[in-house]
Amino acid sequence: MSEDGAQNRQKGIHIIKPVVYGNISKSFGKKRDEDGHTHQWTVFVKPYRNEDMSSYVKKVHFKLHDSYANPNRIVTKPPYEVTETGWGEFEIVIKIFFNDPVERPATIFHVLKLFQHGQPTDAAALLQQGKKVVISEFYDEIIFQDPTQYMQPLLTSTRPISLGAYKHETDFEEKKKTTLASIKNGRTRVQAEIEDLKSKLDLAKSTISKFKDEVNKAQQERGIEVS
Ligand code: SLL
Repeated sequence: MSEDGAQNRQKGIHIIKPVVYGNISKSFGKKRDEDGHTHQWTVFVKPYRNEDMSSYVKKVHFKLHDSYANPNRIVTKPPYEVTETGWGEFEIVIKIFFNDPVERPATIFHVLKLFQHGQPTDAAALLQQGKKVVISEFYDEIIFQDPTQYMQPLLTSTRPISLGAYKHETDFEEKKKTTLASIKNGRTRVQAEIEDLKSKLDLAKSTISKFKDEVNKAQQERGIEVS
């Protein structure tokens, strides 16, 4: 919020704010007679750590499907979430505005998930299915590059939002471990494939040069014969 136009940006500083966004949904177990709705759901964006985002977040816009009355929902204080009922899945645009107008809003696209597609793979998913609850949430990071003198303290002096334990449905630490392991695994497999192809290529090359040698030899011999 600077008047001088220089915006007092703190060069070389960057502050990362990890967030979790997504939705939780619960089936009614039937189609509601009056409107055909089958689920109640909540779409949300919340801090990954226990902190009150309102020190630096001004408001969050949730843009719902046009089939909803007033699809543009504006939430000005935590929890940043919208609860609705419906029957279908669609993409929700989540736009986070910051207290510093110099800071451009952050946009997140989330596909609302109501149905458990395929078979649940782990115990938690099985349990969710038993309760007719579906959760689709993701980790992301908002990065503030060279924040202004006004914004920096708002970003760094956040207070906890809840006194008790703060955790998410998804065990993101565990997810990080399994994701890293599968990346490593993929790398190893690709590396092995490359080695295999390389040795095949070497073999093909040496075969080619062997045949070339033989062709040359045969031609020379014939040349001698002919003359
Ligand atoms: C679909 N492309 O066909 C999606 C659109 C829209 C879902 C889903 C609205 C309910 C209401 C609602 O659930 N819309 O306001 O009556 O699956």
